[in-house]
Amino acid sequence: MTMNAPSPSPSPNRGRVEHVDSPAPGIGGCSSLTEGGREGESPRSGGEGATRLVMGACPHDCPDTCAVLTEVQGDRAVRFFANPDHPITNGWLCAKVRPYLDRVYHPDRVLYPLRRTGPKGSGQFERISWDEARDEIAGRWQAIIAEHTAAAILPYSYSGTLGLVQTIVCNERLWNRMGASGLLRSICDAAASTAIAEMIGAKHSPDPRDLVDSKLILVWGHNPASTNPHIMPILRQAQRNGGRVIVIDPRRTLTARSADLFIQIRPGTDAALALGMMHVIFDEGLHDEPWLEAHSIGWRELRDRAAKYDPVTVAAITGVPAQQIVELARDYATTKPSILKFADGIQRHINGGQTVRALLALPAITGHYGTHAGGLYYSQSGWVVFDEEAVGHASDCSPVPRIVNMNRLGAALTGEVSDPPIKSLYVFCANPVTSSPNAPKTIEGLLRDDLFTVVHELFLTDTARYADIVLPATTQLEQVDLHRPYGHLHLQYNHQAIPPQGEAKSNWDVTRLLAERLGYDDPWLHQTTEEVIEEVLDATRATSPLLKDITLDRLQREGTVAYDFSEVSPIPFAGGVFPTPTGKIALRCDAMRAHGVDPLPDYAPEAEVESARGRDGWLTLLSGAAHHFTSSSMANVPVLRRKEGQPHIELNPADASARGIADGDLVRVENLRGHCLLYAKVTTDVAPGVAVAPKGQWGQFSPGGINVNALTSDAVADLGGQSTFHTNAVLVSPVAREAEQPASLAVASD
Ligand SMILES: Nc1nc2c(c(=O)[nH]1)N[C@H]1C(S)=C(S)[C@@H](COP(=O)(O)OP(=O)(O)OC[C@H]3O[C@@H](n4cnc5c(=O)[nH]c(N)nc54)[C@H](O)[C@@H]3O)O[C@H]1N2
Ligand SMILES: Nc1nc2c(c(=O)[nH]1)N[C@H]1C(S)=C(S)[C@@H](COP(=O)(O)OP(=O)(O)OC[C@H]3O[C@@H](n4cnc5c(=O)[nH]c(N)nc54)[C@H](O)[C@@H]3O)O[C@H]1N2
Ligand code: SF4
Ligand SMILES: [Mo]
Repeated sequence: MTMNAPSPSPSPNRGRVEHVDSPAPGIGGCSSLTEGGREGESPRSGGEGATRLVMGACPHDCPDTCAVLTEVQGDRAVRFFANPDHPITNGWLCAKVRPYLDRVYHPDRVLYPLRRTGPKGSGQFERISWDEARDEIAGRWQAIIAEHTAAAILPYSYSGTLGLVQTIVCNERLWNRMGASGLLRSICDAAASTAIAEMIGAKHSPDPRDLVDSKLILVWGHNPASTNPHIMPILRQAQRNGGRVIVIDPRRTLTARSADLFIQIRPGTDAALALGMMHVIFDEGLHDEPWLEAHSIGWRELRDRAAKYDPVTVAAITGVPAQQIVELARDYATTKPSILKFADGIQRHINGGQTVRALLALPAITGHYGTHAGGLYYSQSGWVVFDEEAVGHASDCSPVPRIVNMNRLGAALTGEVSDPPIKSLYVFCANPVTSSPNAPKTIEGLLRDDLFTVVHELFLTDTARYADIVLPATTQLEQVDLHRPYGHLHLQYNHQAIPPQGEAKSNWDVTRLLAERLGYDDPWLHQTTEEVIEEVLDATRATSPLLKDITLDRLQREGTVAYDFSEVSPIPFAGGVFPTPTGKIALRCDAMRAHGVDPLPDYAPEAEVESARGRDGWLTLLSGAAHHFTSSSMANVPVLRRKEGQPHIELNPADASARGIADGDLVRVENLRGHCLLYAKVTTDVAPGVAVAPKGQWGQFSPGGINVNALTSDAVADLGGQSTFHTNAVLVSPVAREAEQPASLAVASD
C-alpha cells in the first residue's frame, strides 16, 4: 500500500500522532517532532495503530536537500511529506519525491541477494542467501587479488544518495583498505570544481534566501524550476521586489518561461558570450578598476583576451544578436546587486572547463563578488568540507594504485585500462548503463565473460541486469545518514523510519559485512553508522567554526541545524577576499597550465558539433534533467513515468518537417556511437539545429531498449576529466525511413 502526500503537505500534527516533542528552539523554524529509531533497531514506539513521525532528509542529487517527515504506523510508513517549518523546504516537496512511498514499497524492489542464472543482461537470477553472496564475492575477490592485485577491482558509485555515510564514506573506506582502483567521480561537476578550486578557492554561495534582494539574477545554462525547485519562490520574490531574472539557455525551459528575458544561445558557445560581455564592459569603462586592482590577478590580460570578442564576432558564434549582447553587458555591469547563478549542466561540454572559467571571471569585472545578494551562486558545498582523513582513513592504507575516470567506464572495461585489467566491478548508488555516457561501450564491457560484476541496488536497473550478483539496498527510510546540502546552509539528519524491507542492507552495512568476511579488522570498518557520523563531525568541527556546537546528539534531536555564522561572514568572498593562496581571484590562473589549459579563459569551438553543423541533417543533441526524475532514480515509479511521458526528443518544427516527422512520431536518433528510438515532440522551445532529449529514462522501458546515452560521448572535457554529454551531434529520421540515412553517418566524429 502506498500513497502520495498531498501538496501542499498537510500539517504533521494532523491526525493521531503520538510522541510529538515541543518545537526545539533556535533551528530556523524546524520543529523537532519525534526521535527516530536507531539503525538496526525496530522503531521505538508503536504497536499496531500507534503513529509516529520521523524526521529525515531527501537523499537525492538535488541542491534543496529537503527536510521530510515520515508518518509510521507499526513498521509501515503511511505518509511521507515535507517538513512545514523548514526555511527552505517550506512545506512542499517536488513532484518527483512526493510519491516517495511508491518507491519504498514498489513491487519491483530487489529484496534478497540474487545470483545470475541466464546470460549477462538477460535479467535472469535466482535468490541466494546473504552468506552465499558474501562468500562468493569475497572468494572471487581474493582470487583476483592473488592473481592481479586489488587494483583489478573497481568500485563504481555516484549519486543514488548524497549522504555522508552511505555515499561519501562508503566511496572510500573499504576500497582504501583493499587497495582497489580509485574512481575519478567526474560525471557531474568536475570542470567547475577544478575551476573554482584554482580561481576562487571554494564553493561558497550566499544563503538562497538572500537572492530576494538581488536586482539582476542571471540564470545561465541552469533550469532550477526542475533541478533546484525551492529557489523558484525566491526568484519570484526577487521579481516582486523589482529584480529581474534573465535566463540564458539553448532551450526555452520551464525556468525561462517565468523569466523577464530569455536569451537563446547556440550550445557550447557560452565562453564567447561571457567574453563578449567583458569586451563591452571594458570598452565602455563599466568595469570596477579599483576592485580589480585590489582583488584580482591578471585582469589586464583578460581584458586583452576579451578584446577579440567584439559583439559582432560573438553574435556570429553564439547566435545572440549583437545589440542584445551589448544590452546584456550594460545591464549586468550597472545593476547592483547582480548575481550569476549556474549549476552543473552547462559544463557538460568538451569546452566546459573554459566556459565555467569565463563565467567565474564575470562577477569580478564589475566587483559583484563579495556583496550581499551579488556575485556568484553555484554551490554551498565548500562552506563545510568533511575531514578527509576521518572520511576515508587513507593514511592507514597503502596509496590508491590508480584512478579510473568514471566517464570512460566502457573504454576501461574493454582494454583502455590494463596491467592489471579490471576483473571485477562493484556498482552502488549508480546506474551507469542508463546514466553514464556511451552506453553501448559500457554494455560491451559488462558483457565480458571474465568480468565479475556486483551491483548493490534497489531495483533490477539496466545496469543490475548485467550483474553476476545483485545485492538488495535500503531506501532512505530504512537507513541513517547525515546530509550536507549543496543548496542551503543547514545540516540535515536522517533518522531511520522503518526496518529494512526484505533482506535489504544499507551501503554501510554491506561495507562492514564484506570487511569482516575479508578479514579487515580496522575499527573504522566496524563502527555503527552513528559512530561514523560522530567521528567525521568531530574531526570536521575541529577546523570548521561553522559547526560550532553542532553535535550528533543535537542533529538527532533537531533534524535540521543551521551552520553557525557567528565567526564567519555569510557573504561569500566578503571584502573581495578569496580563499586562494594569494587571497585574490585568479583571472589569469597559472595553475591551469598543470591541467593543460590556457591560464586565461577562452572560447574553443566544439569540434564534433562544428564539423557536423552545416552538414545536411545533423543536429546538436542536449540531454539535461527530466522534470520528474532525478537522473534515472524515480524513473520506474509509474505515476512519474506517466507524468514525464514517453522517452522523447524535442525538435524544432523546421527540423521536424524537413525530415517528414510529425509530433508523436517514433524517430531513430543515431551517430557513430549508437542509436536509440524516441518519440518526437515538435516544439519551438528549441531552435533549428538543436534537439533535446531529457536524461534518465530507463532503457528497459524505452522503445529501442536503450536510452539517450546510446549516443552521448565518453570523450572528456578540457578540465577535470569532466563528462561531455552535451557535445553530441546526431541524425534524426522517422523510423519507417531509417534505411535512407546511414550513408551520411561517417560524418560523426568519435
Ligand atoms: N528534476 C531533476 N532535477 C535534478 C536532476 C534530474 O535529473 N532531474 N539531476 C540533478 C543533478 S545530478 C544535477 S547535476 C543538477 C543539474 O542541474 P542543472 O544544471 O540545472 O540541469 P541540466 O538540465 O543538466 O542543465 C541545465 C540547462 O543547461 C542547458 N544547457 C546545455 N548546454 C548548454 C550550453 O551550451 N549553454 C547554455 N547556456 N545552456 C546549456 C540545458 O538546456 C538545461 O536547460 O540537477 C539535479 N536535479
Ligand atoms: N545524457 C545525460 N546523462 C547524464 C547526465 C546528462 O546531463 N545527460 N547527467 C549526469 C549527471 S549530472 C549525473 S550526477 C549522473 C548520475 O548518475 P547516477 O549516479 O548513476 O544516478 P542514477 O541514474 O540516479 O542512479 C543511481 C542509482 O542508485 C540507486 N540507489 C539509490 N539509493 C541507493 C543506496 O542507498 N544504495 C545503493 N546501493 N543504491 C542506491 C538508485 O536506485 C539508482 O539506480 O547522471 C549523468 N547522466
Ligand atoms: S529532489 Fe530536491 S526538491 Fe525534491 S524533495 Fe528532494 S531535495 Fe526536495
Ligand atoms: Mo549531477
